[in-house]
Parts: sequence; C-alpha cells; structure tokens
Amino acid sequence: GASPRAHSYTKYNTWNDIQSWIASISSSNPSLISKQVIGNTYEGRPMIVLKLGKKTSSTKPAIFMDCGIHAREWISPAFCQWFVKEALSTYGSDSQMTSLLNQMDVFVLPVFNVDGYDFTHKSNRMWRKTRSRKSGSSCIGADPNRNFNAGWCTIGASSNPCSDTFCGYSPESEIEVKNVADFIRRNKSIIKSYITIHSYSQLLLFPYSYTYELAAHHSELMKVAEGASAALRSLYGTRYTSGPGATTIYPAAGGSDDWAYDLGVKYSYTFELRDTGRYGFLLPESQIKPTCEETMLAVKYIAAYVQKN
Ligand code: ING
Ligand code: ZN
Repeated sequence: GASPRAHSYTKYNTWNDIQSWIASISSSNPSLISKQVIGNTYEGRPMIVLKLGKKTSSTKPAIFMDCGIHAREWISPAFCQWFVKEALSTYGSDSQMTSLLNQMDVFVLPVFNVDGYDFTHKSNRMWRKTRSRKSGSSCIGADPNRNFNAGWCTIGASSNPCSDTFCGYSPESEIEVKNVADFIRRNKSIIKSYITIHSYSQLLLFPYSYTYELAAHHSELMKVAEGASAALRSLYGTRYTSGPGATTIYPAAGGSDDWAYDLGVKYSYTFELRDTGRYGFLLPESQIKPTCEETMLAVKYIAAYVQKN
C-alpha cells in the first residue's frame, strides 16, 4: 500500500490528518506517550487525550492542556501538535523537558471541538461553536467556552441559540464540555495546572472572567503570567499582555479556566496567541513555526513553575 506522508507541523492540518498523526505518534514511543479516548463529540468523533510523561510506578502530578475549543482558531491545534512533537524530540536532550516529563505528566487534548474544527475545513471557515442541534431551534451549536459551570450565562454570554456566544441550554449541555469536565474531575487530585489555547490577541489570561473579583491567588498568577510573557517575548519580541480575563479582554462567564480554577486547579491560564488583528483567525501558515516556538517558552515557563511548587 501507499506509505503515509510525513506529518507537517507547519500547516493547518485537517481532523483526518490529526487523527492519523495521533495514532502514529502515540504508537511511536510507548515509554513516553499514550492515548485515551475521553468520550465522543456530538457528531460521534473521538476526543483523544495524549498523555506525555516517563512511565513510572507511582502516580505523578499533571498538567492538562487543550487546544481548539473554538473551531476557527486554527493556530491553537497547530500549537498542541507542535508541543507534542517538541516534548518527544527534546526529551533526553533538553534538561527542562526531561525533568518535566520525568516528574510530571502532561495531558494534551489536541482538538477539543472536533466537530466544529472539521466544519471550518469543509463548510464555514469562521465557525466558532460546537455543532449540536436541539429540536425547536434551527440554529446550531453552543459556545464551549461559555458552557462550563462558572457563573454560567450571567455575563458576556448569550441565551440566544443563534448567537456565537450562546451559553447552551444548561452548564455542560455540550457533550464535549462534559467529557473534558468529567476527565478533569476524575483526575482532580493530580492536575495542578490547566492551560487552554485560543487565538487571537496576544494575551495571557487567568481567572476571573465571570466576575471582576480578583482570584484568591491573583498576585502569584500574575507573577507567573508576567514571567511566561517575558520568556515568550525573548525569542522574537512578540508582546503579550497578562491579567484577569474580565479586565484584560472582556467579562465572560462559563469559561474553562474559571471553572478549573474554582474546582481547585490553581495554575489556570488561557492563552490568546498571535496576532493582534492584522490576520486574526486567518493567521498565515508561515507564522505557525514562530508562533509555536515562542509559545513553547511560555508554556515551559509555567510548567517549570508548577513543577517546583
Ligand atoms: N477568547 C475567549 C472567549 O472565549 C475568554 C476569552 C477567556 C473568555 C477565558 C472567558 C474565559 O471569548 C477567544 N478568542 O475565544
Ligand atoms: Zn477562543
């Protein structure tokens, strides 16, 4: 039969290509990577979490990172793919990555909103939401980042099913949100950090977005965010702004970072990757490599901090 072409990390891959990549990369290095299906999407596609970390006999603390909550933010799944590749290829040579994967596990969900992501490749490039349907409305989907149970639908979200920020019919009404929330609840005792990757605006956000109140760990979250932003900027000079979601981007309830934080996952961050609006969601493929390289430095900064705390 035809031999599979090598996976490209500098292109916006389709879900089919990402699924094949997940299968081959997770069988390539069984002592460092494994995969598990955490449930299916509304349209029946598998939601696959990759677990990166040196296999040990004891349970390790962990970081959970997801990409592609919003369908049109294509740089986000590209970053999760890049992160997995870098983790595997630098383990054993990069002292920080080696130490991280020896002491911790990193759970990576490369595409959260698989149905929406597939729809942006096949039908509507600017689709944001899930693809769920409910009788009584002709509008499709809810905003997964308004559907978590954190001040649900109280601010910066819409109860209109036709809106792009529709909060859903109830918290976790979206099966994709429920699958992720169930996974994090099940692993609550080991997950020390939650990282979610969006675009665009060049921001590093942390709780809260559903209220103007400051998080109990505000100062520490801000200090770590500033350190991560400085690390990111050191590579190509890309400027990020850090701060609580409500005052740094806009108030919005039902977000995953606020939910994870209130569950007890202290180091909870939302990245808004490049750019600041010139290309927006349509970031050229030529920017995948520099964006991923600089973002690696920020994620590794957060991971190193979590590891020693
Ligand atoms: N931005 C996020 C959004 O869902 C956000 C901002 C972060 C809201 C955290 C709530 C919580 O609107 C994008 N670009 O999706
Ligand atoms: Zn988003």
